[in-house]
Amino acid sequence: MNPTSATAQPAFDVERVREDFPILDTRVGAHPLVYLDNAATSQKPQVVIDALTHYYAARNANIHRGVHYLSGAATDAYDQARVTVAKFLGAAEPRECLFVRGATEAINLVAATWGRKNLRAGDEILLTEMEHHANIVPWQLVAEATGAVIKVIPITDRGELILDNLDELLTPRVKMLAVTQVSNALGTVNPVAELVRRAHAAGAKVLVDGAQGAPHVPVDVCALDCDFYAFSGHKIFGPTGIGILYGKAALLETLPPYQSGGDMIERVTFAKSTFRGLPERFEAGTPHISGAIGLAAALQYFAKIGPEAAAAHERDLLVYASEQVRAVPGIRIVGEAAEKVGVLSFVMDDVHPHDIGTILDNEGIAIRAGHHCCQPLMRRLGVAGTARASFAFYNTRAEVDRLAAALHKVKKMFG
Ligand code: 7TS
Repeated sequence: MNPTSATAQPAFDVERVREDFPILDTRVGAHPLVYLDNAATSQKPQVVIDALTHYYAARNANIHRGVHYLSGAATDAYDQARVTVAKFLGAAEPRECLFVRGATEAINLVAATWGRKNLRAGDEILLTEMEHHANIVPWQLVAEATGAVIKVIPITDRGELILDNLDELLTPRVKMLAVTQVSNALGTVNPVAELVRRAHAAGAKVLVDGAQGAPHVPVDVCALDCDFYAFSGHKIFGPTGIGILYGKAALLETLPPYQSGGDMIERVTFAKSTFRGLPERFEAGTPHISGAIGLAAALQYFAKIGPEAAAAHERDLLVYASEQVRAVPGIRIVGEAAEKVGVLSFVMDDVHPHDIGTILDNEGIAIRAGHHCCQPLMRRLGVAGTARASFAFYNTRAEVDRLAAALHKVKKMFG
């Protein structure tokens, strides 16, 4: 999608949808909140808040351990949440979906288990120049431990992957391609299906970082054929502290435990322990039971909204916002990929992104400023950081108008 011309607003009852999110009624001083920091974390609909409250009010117990009624009810709800996640991802089986703390823990789990088991000195891990630190640093640590080497797919000035030389990069030494589905800093949607196909042809495994993809781009892990897929609950209208690592069952079954302790064992003696199968082997200790239940409520809510309808509305906002923001003198949009989700990063001549963020906050507008945990990307693009507005389906054109008006004000203040 090329955000160059505004289209007619698609039929999507955003005012109705906003009623589902109590926090959107917040006032910041004299101003109604305009929440445009959705890439950092999204807001929660009442059904998710209710699911958490109901769990603690009526179901709270530890799972898999009790013989009593509440433990059974909590276990059922937790297991059912995994079924909901599997359906959302298009996974072949629920046991391929592991509850973790978020995308960060999911990637660390793969790096620490798959990486330490499979990587040898001289092996290569292929990343891209637009990765979040969460999809760089865990690979660096495992590279240091194993002698593997990190290689990087470069990007254009517009923020798109350069794939012309991919076959040269995909040498037989490459054992893992770890790539983000959507850039959190630029909004670029990467051609992950093509990347999976080409990496597999070269004999490499593929991890897709879906932290920004899952909330904005339809996902089907079977069709995608990726080996691992990671996402965070809190960016997809669910609670913080819960996320998913999807892995193909046949692959997960070959991996050693990540953490160890209760619930993940078959038999323990002081001499030796044996471990359970999927998914328990990777869920040591008491898990985030309410988080899993809240995440399932969020995914069910999102399915009702319709990911396609949500994406179409966000695309309209992006096109509209790109025009409005580009019209502010001295502003340059950073990241102009043909395929983008609703992330608008920009810099303004002679104004630090943090100053933009602070002035917008005085107007009740929440954006993010900084390197967005993508320091190598910022270095590549020659900026210290950007100001970033990121949209969700509950944002409106009227909110974009307020963003644009506030940016004109910033411009005036800084002359
Ligand atoms: N990968 C990507 C692409 C992300 O955008 C983020 C978080 C993560 C991984 C890590 O997710 P976590 O839930 O485990 O923290 N991105 C952002 C952001 O853009 N602003 O704040 C967090």
